[in-house]
Amino acid sequence: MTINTSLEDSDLSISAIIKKEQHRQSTHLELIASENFASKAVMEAQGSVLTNKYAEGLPNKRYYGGCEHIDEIEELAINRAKKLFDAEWANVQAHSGAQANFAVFLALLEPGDTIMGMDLSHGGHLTHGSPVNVSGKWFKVVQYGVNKISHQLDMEAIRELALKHRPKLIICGYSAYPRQIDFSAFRKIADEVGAYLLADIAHIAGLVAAKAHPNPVSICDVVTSTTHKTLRGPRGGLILCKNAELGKKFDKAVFPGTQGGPLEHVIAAKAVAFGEAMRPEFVNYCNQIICNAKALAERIQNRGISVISNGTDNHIVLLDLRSINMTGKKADQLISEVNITANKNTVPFDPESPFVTSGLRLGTSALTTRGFNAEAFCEVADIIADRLLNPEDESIKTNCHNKVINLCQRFPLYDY
Ligand code: DSN
Repeated sequence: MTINTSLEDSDLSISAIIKKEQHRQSTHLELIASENFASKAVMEAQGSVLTNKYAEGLPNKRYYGGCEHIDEIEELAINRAKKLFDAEWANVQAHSGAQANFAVFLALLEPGDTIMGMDLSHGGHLTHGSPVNVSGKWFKVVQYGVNKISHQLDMEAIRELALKHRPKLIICGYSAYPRQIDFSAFRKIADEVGAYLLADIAHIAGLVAAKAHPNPVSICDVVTSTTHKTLRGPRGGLILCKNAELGKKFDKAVFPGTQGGPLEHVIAAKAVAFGEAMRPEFVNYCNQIICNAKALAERIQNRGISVISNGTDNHIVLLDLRSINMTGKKADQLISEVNITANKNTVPFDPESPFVTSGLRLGTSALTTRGFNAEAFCEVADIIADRLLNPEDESIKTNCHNKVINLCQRFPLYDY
């Protein structure tokens, strides 16, 4: 074996498992709302020789030599991110969305400060103050939720909570919230109580980049994101803001504050994804994501399964399975058996535990990448409804599986 030996010749075990995963991805319907299929160009950059390079620091301010090409790459990534999101400043080194949020906390807060974020069980994120996360351990957390009837944000209730607890940081942006966010309304509240405002747009970043969703960068103090969900890049994090002085604090909080060497192969892949997101095809793609989600939600509802907030404005459709007397855990298992991948999810005011749940979260970004249109998503909705409404019927199960395979063949993934 030498460093020139191919993976297949060098490690058959890993190579064979990768092939199995490749097969799984192409023969299943991927509906996990936080997943997508990155382009071959993105994956090629990520699998490049850049993986070999240490580059602690920032472009032209590194602690190691030999960074001249790395600097070009990171500068391109930063400039593209700034252009794409209309930001004054960008940090592309955060390894993940959680790391990006952690760096923002380090830059803006002291342990013991009060933060305010959406309750995880209402659609928030682990890093927005959950007791099991550092955000919930180091800060006093005030959690807001959605309205009990509309399942949408109730800005007056959020304002009252903010006035009562006067948090130093308010977080908006969610993991299981299917509606648009009124960032300006959050800004007004943050200004009223003197809080920083953070928008975590991990889920909707692609939609924001494509202008299919409002852009919070000019409204919030800081915006964090991942790069691999609707944005369709490599797995990674991103921090954006409109104030370059504040931006320098975030740079320091990422390195040396919370991370060591940046993953420059991932940063190159981020740059490729940002470049892709600037093209008109990406705008069409994001508009199609939303159109597909609306079609999916409507068809599922027509089949008698309720949808949280009665519809969607983005890529997420959250099924409320209490309407058919089923748990999320059971639904997840039933659709898995016919090659559909999604995740059980709590719904607002869920009577079930997070391991059981009453919801199933569906997202349309990955299948839209495969070319699924609204018509195809109606077929997907029918397969899911057939399976969930007839859990004991073996012939319907077989029929659902056959339909999934047929869809996968009609909309192939990568051309290998
Ligand atoms: N775990 C991701 C999601 O599925 O939404 C967010 O980090």
